[in-house]
Amino acid sequence: MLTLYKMLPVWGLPSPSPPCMKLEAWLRMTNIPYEVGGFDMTRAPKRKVPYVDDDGALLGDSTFILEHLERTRDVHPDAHLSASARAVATAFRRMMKENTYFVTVHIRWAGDDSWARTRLAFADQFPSALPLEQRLGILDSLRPGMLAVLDAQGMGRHTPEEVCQIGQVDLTAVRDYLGDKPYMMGDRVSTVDATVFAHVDNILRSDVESPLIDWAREQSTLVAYCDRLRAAYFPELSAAS
Ligand SMILES: N[C@@H](CCC(=O)N[C@@H](CS)C(=O)NCC(=O)O)C(=O)O
Repeated sequence: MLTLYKMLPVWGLPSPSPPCMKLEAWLRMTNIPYEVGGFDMTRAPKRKVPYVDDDGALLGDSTFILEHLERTRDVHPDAHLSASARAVATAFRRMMKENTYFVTVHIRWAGDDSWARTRLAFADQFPSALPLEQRLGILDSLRPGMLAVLDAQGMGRHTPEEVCQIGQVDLTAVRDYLGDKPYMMGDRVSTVDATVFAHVDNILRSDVESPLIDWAREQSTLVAYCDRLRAAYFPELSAAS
């Protein structure tokens, strides 16, 4: 059995971690059975979530994990794509994980008002046996590290307005490429949809104040796309939202 270790649901999301949500959406898209376990960063091979335990083998990094599963489960959700369609899908996947992701981290962790909401929401990621104040203390101790990551990556050197502008450009590219197609690459779902859904829904559903979130919620193409994927792959959350 495959065990997925991920950040747990919050804000109506299967996970507030886009790479965790991407991997879980992909597992459901490819009908690979799995169970969810409570994560322990000291066991995570890349010291990040998601990671999986595949019959005793611990594997890290969502992209490496899904490549491993493609090989070992013989599932090929992108087999129908032409080389040029794969190139476009790869570019969108990289944009989401290497750029849009840091916009999401910034709008949750950088501003004090956003942080006040994020820390309360994320407190449930830790064992409930710990008192709330202790869980919030752990999160507060992680914040300087996250701000240092944002600074080193570069997103942290921009003003909040510039970060929103960057996020808007990424989401506009997704919106305009989707157009009236049901999925990024046409009529059939593929891996890039797991990625785009995870990253865009994480922006739409973050319960923090941000002009980017307000703008994204007005983009009916993006909202309908996420609703469609949510209904298909996370019906338990679709019914709840
Ligand atoms: N490239 C990795 C990224 C995973 C990642 O950034 N995970 C974050 C949560 S969203 C994490 O575990 N951060 C903890 C840390 O960096 O210490 C993947 O796709 O799995």
